Amino acid sequence: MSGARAILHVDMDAFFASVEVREDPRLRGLPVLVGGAGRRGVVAAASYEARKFGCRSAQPMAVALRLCPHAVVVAPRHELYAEVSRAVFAVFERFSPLVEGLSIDEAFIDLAGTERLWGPPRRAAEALQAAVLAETALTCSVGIAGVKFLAKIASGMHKPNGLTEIAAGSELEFLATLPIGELWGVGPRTQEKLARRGVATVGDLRRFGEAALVEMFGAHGLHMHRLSLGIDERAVVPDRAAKSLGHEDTYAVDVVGVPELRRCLLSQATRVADRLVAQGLRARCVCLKIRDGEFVTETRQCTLPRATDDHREIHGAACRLLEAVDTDGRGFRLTGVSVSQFESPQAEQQQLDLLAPASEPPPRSAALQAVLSAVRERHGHQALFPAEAGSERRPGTTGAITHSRPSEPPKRRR
Ligand code: TTP
Ligand code: MG
Ligand code: MG
Repeated sequence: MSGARAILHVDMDAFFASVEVREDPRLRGLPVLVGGAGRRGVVAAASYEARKFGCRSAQPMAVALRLCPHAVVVAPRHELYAEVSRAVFAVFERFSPLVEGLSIDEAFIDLAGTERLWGPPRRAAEALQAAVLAETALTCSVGIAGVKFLAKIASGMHKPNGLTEIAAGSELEFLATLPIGELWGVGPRTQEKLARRGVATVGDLRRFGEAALVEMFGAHGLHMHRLSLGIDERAVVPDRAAKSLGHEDTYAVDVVGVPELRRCLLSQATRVADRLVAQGLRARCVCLKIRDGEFVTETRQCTLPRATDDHREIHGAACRLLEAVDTDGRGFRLTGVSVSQFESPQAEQQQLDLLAPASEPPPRSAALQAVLSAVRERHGHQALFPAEAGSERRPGTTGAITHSRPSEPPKRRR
């Protein structure tokens, strides 16, 4: 895969259950269920021994115990799992600075530039599995591919303790027989609609064609068609990126529908623009983060033709990124907008001066953004907020506001 991008997706095996087995070696080799033991308890994690009986995450405990009556039930210890997760992520971060946590037990790792240190991707992946095992006594499964979505599919193919590489050049062959539901962002509704048109596999999707997909699903259709060709430009966005700033909101009630989502993004784009102005920065890269009620988190990013600190441009970019998300039938608990690739306006102005010696005054929109930001800075955020943002979703009324880079990997549903 030399020359191509190499992305790892790493996911711990039966994470909560494996931690419990590590803590109590008497459980080794036994079917273990972590979860609430009460009548309404749910299985959080099932050891691979328990899975042979059909037990799995999110199953009612009563059902799991019917399938496997001799299973050992262990009450969850979330603080312990969070601590182990931090140890696992510390190992990941030794392999590359580009680590993007997806949940408590999984991450993407972009191996760009690490070849001299770790060798080719497969060797790096083996070293990573060995380091995780040596330092945490736990196994993980790794997928290797040139793009994110293929790496994620690959990591799940040979669990537990699996290592699966989708080599450059074999993507189309691999995708041909894959059910479309395995593609990220292809939900049950989309599957149903496509099934009615005879599309079941990713190969079918490719043959169905870009035009037909765009006609049926708009920008999301285009996105799916690109995935069917193995194309996925999504970058690995590191959790601790020093050079980005953003805002995200978690909503008490899931947000449904594009108009409402766009209003949420406007509030976030505005706050991001204010901070850019406050710091005298403009950014070229805009990133959308969105998490649905099932805790599936997606990020999309794009690069603008020129750096900006204008909330309308940032909002516009975020809305275009939103078009590539399957919003059909999904409620969203979190949205966030962040920006990166900063330029200082002075540097940009100097570049413009070089290009056009008779320099023009700064565009009106830049001056306007500076004034709006200054007013909000003095009088608080509600003072001058774009009317389209809608009062019910103004910042401060939507739940906790957090910065976009959590210092810990995001947690899965418990
Ligand atoms: P997963 O990685 O989805 O599952 P897993 O690690 O248990 O098993 P696998 O080997 O298939 O990866 O989730 C990680 C942890 O998140 C899991 O151990 C427990 C928790 N979790 C829940 O609490 N509820 C859920 O519904 C799921 C899917 C996971
Ligand atoms: Mg796992
Ligand atoms: Mg996982």
